[in-house]
Amino acid sequence: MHARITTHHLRVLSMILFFGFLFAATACNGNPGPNPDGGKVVILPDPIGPDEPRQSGPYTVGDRVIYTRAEIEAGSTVHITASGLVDFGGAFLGTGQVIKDAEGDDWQAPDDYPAPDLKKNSLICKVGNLYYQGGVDTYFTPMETGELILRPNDADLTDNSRSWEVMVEWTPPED
Ligand SMILES: [Ca+2]
Repeated sequence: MHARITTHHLRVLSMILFFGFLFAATACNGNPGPNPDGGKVVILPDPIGPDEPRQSGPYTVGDRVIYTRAEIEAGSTVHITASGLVDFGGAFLGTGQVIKDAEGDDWQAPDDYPAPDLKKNSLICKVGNLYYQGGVDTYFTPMETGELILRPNDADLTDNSRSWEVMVEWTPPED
């Protein structure tokens, strides 16, 4: 029996040849072919996965409460880094000047301070209803979800000058 060669057969044959040629060209040449549009090949970064670290900042913390707008999930690992110095005011005729980095003092704050159980004149970080100790290079894990709020552990912010520059990085908890 003699098979008739139809237009359909020719189309299929030409497609096989075309893709065969493409395959051979790709296989022989290890490099990817040039972009037919002549443009650059742009490799897009991977989107941030659910467990990748997030970053926010820098925030200038000194004479006011800073609402970071960073919503942090309970159980996240939060990494705080801070540079710079805050002058806590209250100096009189050049004496009694208190200038501290974000570590603050080595002792607890008085009872009328925002976080009496954390270090006096240090960076403190609030998430939900609780304060956590910040510092030059510190970590904490919030027990509640909420916006991160930064401030110095100081009863009177209005007489402060200078500032800490604070960066925040956090990793959400693994599900
Ligand atoms: Ca002060």
